Amino acid sequence: YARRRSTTGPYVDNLDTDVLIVGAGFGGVFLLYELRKRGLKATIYEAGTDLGGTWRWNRYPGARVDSEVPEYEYSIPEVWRDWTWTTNYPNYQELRQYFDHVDEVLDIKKDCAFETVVVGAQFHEEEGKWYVETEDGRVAKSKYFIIAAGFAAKRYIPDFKGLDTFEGVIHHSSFWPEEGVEIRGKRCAVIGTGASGVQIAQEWGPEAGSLTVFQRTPNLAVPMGKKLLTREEQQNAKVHYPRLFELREKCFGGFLFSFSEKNTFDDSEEEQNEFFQKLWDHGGFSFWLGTYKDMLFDAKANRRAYDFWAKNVRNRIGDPKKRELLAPLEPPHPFGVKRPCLEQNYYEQFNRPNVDIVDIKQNPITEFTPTGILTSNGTLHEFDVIAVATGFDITTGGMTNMGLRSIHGTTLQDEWRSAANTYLGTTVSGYPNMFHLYGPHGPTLLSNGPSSIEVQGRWIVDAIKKMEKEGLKYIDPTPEATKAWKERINYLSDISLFPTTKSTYMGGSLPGKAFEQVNYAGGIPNYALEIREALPEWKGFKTV
Ligand code: N01
Repeated sequence: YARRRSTTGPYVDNLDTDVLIVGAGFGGVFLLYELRKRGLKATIYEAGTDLGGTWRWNRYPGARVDSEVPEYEYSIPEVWRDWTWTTNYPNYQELRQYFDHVDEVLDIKKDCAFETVVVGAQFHEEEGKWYVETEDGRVAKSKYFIIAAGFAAKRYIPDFKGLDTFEGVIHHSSFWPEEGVEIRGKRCAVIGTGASGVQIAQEWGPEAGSLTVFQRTPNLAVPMGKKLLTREEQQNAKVHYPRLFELREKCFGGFLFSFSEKNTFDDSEEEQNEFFQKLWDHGGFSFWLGTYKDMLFDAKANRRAYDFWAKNVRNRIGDPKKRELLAPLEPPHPFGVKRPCLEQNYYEQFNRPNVDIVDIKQNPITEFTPTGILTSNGTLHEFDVIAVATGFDITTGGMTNMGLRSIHGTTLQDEWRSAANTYLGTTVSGYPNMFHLYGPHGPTLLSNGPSSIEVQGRWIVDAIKKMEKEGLKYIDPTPEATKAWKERINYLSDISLFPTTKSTYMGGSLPGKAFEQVNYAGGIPNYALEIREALPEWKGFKTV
């Protein structure tokens, strides 16, 4: 983001508001809308230049959401009533237009300060207010402070030797130039095969002079099932939307499907294949969070899903060497414990003569040179354009890099160095009246964003309203409740296959970062119940 003084929005020297929200993506905008509705005054600070959060930053070639609409939109009737999409999986440009529409309907921007970066915040116990410092040196005050920075607020660029010496064009996926990069006829590379890397590779394969994908771990990607949507079919479906938005909160991942009632081996092999095929043909995350209910818990059951996946994908790759790297017969990890990407024609790219794959598990990148990338077997791969799709300081990074200081004088960055601790995935002990959503210990990465955000957002606003009604100065989760919540997070993860594998769910790729579950793995319906239980009696909170 631009490091300059804010010139837009209600960013005044002595801002004193009820609620200060950080982030103008899905989370922040929803909070502002809900808070206003309940008569509270709220302001959003946003580092970027407009609404849309992740869809403003992630403008890499091919960036497209992998939750389907209308699951992936607000349940707010004024917003959905007059909005239609062109496709069930919109790209980032269309998502930006959606946020323009949201602003037109809800008039959000009048309470947003853009290009405003929070660099420090601490609660003043006596005054009962947060002091929030921004990069340009000003300090604002608010009774409540909410972090809606998302799980991908802090990009991660590995510390590759010689990175700065590369003389071609190089960008991280989450900071791609607005005007794009010319790749026609150029020698291009993508490092990383998460959702970002896969989408870039799909886009570049047909256009680049050559494309080399640097893969450390294969992405066990499943078919997206993208299709065009007509205005008429969407308008006709809208009569069902209220029911549909209720339903998504009753499903494990906040989608419109849940795990089957059956375990894998309740079915014969033939029935399993039939079931898998149905999910596969439907597309999307149903061949993940809609499979047999033991798939993420039982290694043998998981292997059945993996084998089905591998058989289907291997059939699509002509070259035996590439096939073995992209879809090995032996699973690199259990299916679904790393996020499967939704792909359209990812595997077919590798049948093109101009597209290659380099196994950097076997031959890691040793350094960058002015002309390219050197791998440990001594090969120099030369490029004009490189996309670094190596992800983020996932889930916790948005909070630990904001200069947050507890009432005890410690920093969140230090406190969370060995382990993240929250209560209910919405509050942190020692940080009174601070809330967060779509971050650590919520359903976050295991869910559809808007579903999680609305469940958590409504809870936060209800908590604030309750405090106001009861005349409370502040609430602060107790260390005991925090410990019990951590045990709950770990328990839900430990009974599953997630801890078998390093993944974004278990804290991500950042070297030295704690290997631990950072999401609530019990599904949205259970999560909603658990957090709701705490409110009536302020269970687990100290109240002042
Ligand atoms: O990042 P990632 P992402 N040397 O962390 C590799 C969401 N999202 O930006 O797997 C070489 O998933 C790393 O390898 P490995 C989505 O929720 C959504 O793709 O650690 N390689 C991996 O392949 C996702 O979870 C959408 O072995 C290195 C890749 O870089 C989250 O954002 C689109 C490396 C990082 O993958 C992040 O996705 C995009 C190193 N030193 C993102 N370090 C949609 O909605 C890491 N890697 C479609």
